[in-house]
This record gives sequence, structure tokens and C-alpha cells, in this order.
Amino acid sequence: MSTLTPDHLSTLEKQGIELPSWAFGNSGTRFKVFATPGTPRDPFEKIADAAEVNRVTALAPSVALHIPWDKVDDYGALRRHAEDLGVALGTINSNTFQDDDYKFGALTHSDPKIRQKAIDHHLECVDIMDATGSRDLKIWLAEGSNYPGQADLRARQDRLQESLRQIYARLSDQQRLVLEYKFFEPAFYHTDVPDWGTSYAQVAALGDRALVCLDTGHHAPGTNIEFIVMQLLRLGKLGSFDFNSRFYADDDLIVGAADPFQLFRIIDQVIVGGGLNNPDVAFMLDQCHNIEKKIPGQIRSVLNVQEMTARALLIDREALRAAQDAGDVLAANAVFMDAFYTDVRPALAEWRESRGLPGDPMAGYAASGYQDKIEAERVGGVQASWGA
Ligand code: PSV
Ligand code: MN
Repeated sequence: MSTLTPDHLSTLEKQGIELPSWAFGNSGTRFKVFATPGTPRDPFEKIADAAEVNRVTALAPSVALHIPWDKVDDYGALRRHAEDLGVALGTINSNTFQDDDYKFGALTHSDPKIRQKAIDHHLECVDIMDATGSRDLKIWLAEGSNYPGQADLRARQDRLQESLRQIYARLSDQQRLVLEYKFFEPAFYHTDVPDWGTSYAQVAALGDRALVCLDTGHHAPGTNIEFIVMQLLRLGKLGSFDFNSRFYADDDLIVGAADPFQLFRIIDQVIVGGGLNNPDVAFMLDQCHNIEKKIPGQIRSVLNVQEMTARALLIDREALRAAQDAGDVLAANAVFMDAFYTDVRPALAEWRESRGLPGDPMAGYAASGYQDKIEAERVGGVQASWGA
């Protein structure tokens, strides 16, 4: 029976998962956005909640911001607020999906004035990165068309490249651009960046500091996501993950909830490809908590990633290699599945306690009184919302 060794534990101790500020705001579907007691009213309160996740798990040292949702007058003050609470400001996400001007595209639009407006938004995001100390600009584009014949597919790729070039040129040597893909939604016929190949083609033409962002919820059902992880790591182009899980579309559910085995397989390939605890690969969550409490939702999420990482570390690599080389299909599969089926929860709880953390961070949070405090204090004002 495999157990976690001191080496495994020191690997796990280095793990850091970035939280999305928007996970703490209200979100929903196109049918209804439910309000939740205690929801932050501004980015400062979102960061306080994110810091709480880190306090009970030591797994979430940074918070990603989304602009304009997280616009503030003084980013230096927001940065200090985060640092005082023991977290850093992370990736800056641009947003070109909630403005009437972008109905037919933003960075791909046929009208140069609208393209320029979208480029300028990204340049403003880089200004914000300078103030927050953020390294990564993450771009997801809600661009595409709904009907065959509606748009010139090729011209849009060319315009996208030209727009991205202008944004890339504004980055400092320490900053990076990560381009996220998604196979459909909100466009239903074609999407301008639908898959990793298109994202790769676009970023490869920009330069070394342009990389691909893989959102685990952005693939067609049945896609072998760990294969894509392997390939992008092999090519040195995996910049970041947006972790979440899905049953049907881009559900943005808690990572590992819909398919824990898929998360295990993905992390296995991260380990094999040298992506674990590698600063070049950002581990982020991109989730929405529509009906569950948001802070516990985020705690559960980072614990799921930690747990699957621990299990993937237990794979007996030597035995696996030997079985693979011998063509012993069933032995290789058994080595892999043994690690997956190992319950690491008691060992992780003990290890957390040895580090002064709650053995069960969900219970630790519930007992802390923080939830009661925010529900009592955050009365009045406007609750932050994803805006759907
Ligand atoms: C798009 O579905 C996406 O995954 C992008 O990362 C956005 O920034 C995010 O969701 C907003 O929730
Ligand atoms: Mn995403």
C-alpha cells in the first residue's frame, strides 16, 4: 500500500492554486442569478474572502482579477490590502464580452474603431498589471458567428493576429499573454479561438511570452484533455489552467466534482511533463458557485486539486514503465488505478495538522465564525455579480 513520503509532502507543500475573484461574487445562469448572504460588495471584500481560503488551506496564495468587474481607483491600495492578508494579486483577465459594441466581435471585428477599442481595453489591463505586479494577461474571446455565411472566418483570424500583436508589444519582459480557447458559447456556429490548436497557432506567431490557457470545461464531451496537456507541455506552450468541471457545457462546477478520475489523469500528465510547481504553468480555478456557499466552494476546490495531486504522486513510475515496456497492458493499468484508488485523505489531514492547519479545512472554516461575520456585516450596498 503506497503512502505519502516526505518527498511527496514537500512537493505538496509547494503547491499554489490561484483563486478567481469572481468565484466570490454572485453568479448564475441566464435564468436566474441568486443572491447569497455575505457576498462581497467590492474587490477588497472579494480578496478578504480569498485570503480566508488560503488561511485554512495554505494552498491559495494569489487571486486573479477580472476587468472591469474588479476596477478600483487605487490598485496600489488593493495590492497592499491583499499583501496584508497574506495573498498576492495574480492574473488579470480582460473582458470583451459584455459591451454592445462587441456584438459581432472585438479583437476580430471588421470595424477598425471597434477593434481599437478592444485593443485599448487590453492595454489598460496591462497598465493595471504594472500596478498590481501581475505577470499574466489572460484573454478569452467570446467571438464567433451563429450562422454559416455570417462571417469571413479567415479574415477574422488575420485580424485577431494583428490585434494580439499590438497587445503583446505592450507587455514588459516579465509579463506574459495567455490565450484561452473554448469550443462554443456564446457563438454557436463558429468560434474564433475554439481549440488548443488555434490558440497555439495564434500565440506561437507572437513569441515566447505568449502561451495557451487550458480551461478544463472548454472541450467537447469525450475529449482526451490530458493528451492536450501532454502536448502543450511538450511544446513548452502551456501557460495556465482554468480548473473547473462539467457535465454538459461550460458548467463551471467545482473542479474534480464531475469527474475526479479525469482530474487525476490531467495531473498525472502535468507531473510527467514537468508542469507541477513549475512557475511557468499557472494553476488557476475558474468557477462559479451559483447555489452553494462560495468560500466553502473554493476550499473544496483547492482540496480536490491537492488530493488528486497527492494520488498522482503515488503512481509507481518504475513499475508503470516496466509494465509499459513489457507490453503488459493490464499490469500498467493496475499500477495507474492503484494510485487513483488510494485514499490519501487521512494522511493529508494529519500532515495539515502537523503544519498548524485544520486537518479538515471545511470544518475549520465552518468553526471560524467568518461566514456568520460576513453575513451580519455585509448588509447594504450592491453584491458583486458575474453580471450574467
Ligand atoms: C469563459 O467561459 C471563461 O472561462 C473565461 O475564462 C472567462 O474569463 C470566465 O469564463 C468568466 O467566468
Ligand atoms: Mn476560463
